[in-house]
Amino acid sequence: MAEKKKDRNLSIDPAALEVLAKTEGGNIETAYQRYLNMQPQCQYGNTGICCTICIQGPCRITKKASKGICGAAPYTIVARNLLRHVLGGTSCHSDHGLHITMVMKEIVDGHGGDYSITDSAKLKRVADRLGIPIEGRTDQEILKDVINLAMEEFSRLDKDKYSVWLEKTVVPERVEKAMDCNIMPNSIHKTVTESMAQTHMGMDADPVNLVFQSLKTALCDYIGMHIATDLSDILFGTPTPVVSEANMGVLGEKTVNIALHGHNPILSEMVVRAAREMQDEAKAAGAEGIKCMGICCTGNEVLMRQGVPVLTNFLSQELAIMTGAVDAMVVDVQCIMPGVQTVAECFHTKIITTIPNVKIPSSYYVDFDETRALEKAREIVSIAIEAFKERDPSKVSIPQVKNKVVAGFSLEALTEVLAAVNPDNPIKVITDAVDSGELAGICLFAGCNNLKVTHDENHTVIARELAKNNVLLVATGCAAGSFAKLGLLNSDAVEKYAGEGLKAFLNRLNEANKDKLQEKMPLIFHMGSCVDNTRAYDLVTALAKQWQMDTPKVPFAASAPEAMSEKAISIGSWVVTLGMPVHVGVIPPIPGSALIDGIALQIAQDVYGGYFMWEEDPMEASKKLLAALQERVWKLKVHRMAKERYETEAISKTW
Ligand code: BF8
Ligand code: SF4
Repeated sequence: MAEKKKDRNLSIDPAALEVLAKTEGGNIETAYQRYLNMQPQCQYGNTGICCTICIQGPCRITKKASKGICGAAPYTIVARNLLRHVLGGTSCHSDHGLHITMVMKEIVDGHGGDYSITDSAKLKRVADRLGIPIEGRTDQEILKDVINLAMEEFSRLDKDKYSVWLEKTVVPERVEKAMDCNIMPNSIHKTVTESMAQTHMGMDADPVNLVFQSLKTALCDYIGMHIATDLSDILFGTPTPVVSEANMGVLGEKTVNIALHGHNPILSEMVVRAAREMQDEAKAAGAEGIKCMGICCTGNEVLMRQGVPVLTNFLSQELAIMTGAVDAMVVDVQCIMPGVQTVAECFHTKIITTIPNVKIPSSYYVDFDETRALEKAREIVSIAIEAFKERDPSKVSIPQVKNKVVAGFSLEALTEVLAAVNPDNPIKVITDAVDSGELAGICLFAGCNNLKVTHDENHTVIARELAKNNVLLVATGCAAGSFAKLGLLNSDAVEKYAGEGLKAFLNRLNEANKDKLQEKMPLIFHMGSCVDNTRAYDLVTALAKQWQMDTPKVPFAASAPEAMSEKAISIGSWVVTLGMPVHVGVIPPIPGSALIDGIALQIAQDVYGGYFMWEEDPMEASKKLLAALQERVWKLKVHRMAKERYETEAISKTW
């Protein structure tokens, strides 16, 4: 198995391959090499049947030892590990959402410093949706109520009071379902505490109970993410269509190059602002100016709102430094490989960590104090300018690979594009196209890169296959990063890869928007970072309302073709709970228990309508996703016909 992996291509990204080829035989170690060094990987861990919950362990399930030392059965071990993974993802997204909440609390208290409300219309939309009065009130008054409610979403302890953010953003049938299954969360922190306790040694051994708690925790992930997206829009603006570029060719030979890496726009927005103001300082240092560029989801955030180009996605973060042209890599939270520091030490690049719970030994640490945000951002940009002076031109080698990107499709922006076709009912433009057979459904591409599969290959192969079969595509996270780099987020890709139905649909949007937008529609609509998967789910909710059905009938699927992080597991779990089929291209540590595997792949569908599909082969995955969409389109048709023929309401709760 290890040999087979060594023979496999490492990436399909030409820029990544160019950097890797130049360093082959050299002594700079990256994740690509470390992955090979790690082979063979432990199959107990790989399938979920290794328990390290207490220090009598590790306990591995083998032929000789069919239970852990405490008597835990494989299903308990797998389910408990699953819940711990979901907890990791939920905590990360919620911590991100909480960080933004607390910055906005400062605005409410009159100490916002460099932060203020940018998008008053979004504030009103969010407040209205949450049931907070907006008529005759100032933004400051409305914000106070929104932030108080956001804080309650984290801290509510009363067992009879439930998450408002969840209740108000999904269809009522989903809330009923969550209540029926006893997985409707009171609040994020309460649920996280319950779940950590539940997974301690000698606590819950019931696999089904543990799985339900995983889903309840995953719903907290949804709440934390939705808060993060809503508040980011209020603070920095709701994204609108934007044109930019992606891949390592965006690095300037003569500019100070700042890579913004991580997830939270609180830091990166300020660095972009400071860099725009400090062009003269860079020129005084001999540069032509300053260029900011993004990696991972911080990259998606600043692309969506500021048009900042994409440098690369998760797996190639170290390779970006190996171009010798990155002066500073500024990181905030999540998905930052500690390996970036080791690589940076071979160059002049400064790694700048900024958040108290994300530090890397030997890196620069600038404590990003939000009360002095712009001042701190200027300090960061100054470090980059100083580093530029140390750049060694003999070590610079920038792959000349970049592609045009059309991004910025928040649900609001997408709705506006649709409104040019049908101003009275924009979402009907999509439902009509599905009903008529022009579109075969909608698919969200989300998630990461993972060295267990070839970098970017699963994303690209599945997206092209689905586009050929007339599926409307939306993307977030490193899936969107992959499409951006490889030229799938522009209209040339429509010509190359879209089937006739999808082409006709996108052309109709182009025609209706030709006076408004400078660029034609891309093949795939970039909806933002991973927290913005809630934008994609808001689209599901809008479609369900239009079809007057619960979500399990909506012909919408999600795919995480190269899933890697705990966050991907928590997102996948709430997407399933909220009624969607979810393909995962790297099998998570679940098949060690046939029971838990069966729940994920099959029983989940009976309870929630959503279910997982594990499939590593991208062509097979495409077939499974298309079949899942086809089944839903067919059911939708049958139910609609029944409704018309018998003049009854559609049976919205069955699927
Ligand atoms: O939150 S897609 S590798 S960067 S976890 Fe990380 Fe995965 Fe990328 Fe964004 Ni999401
Ligand atoms: Fe082993 Fe049980 Fe401890 Fe897990 S909790 S390590 S199965 S003894």
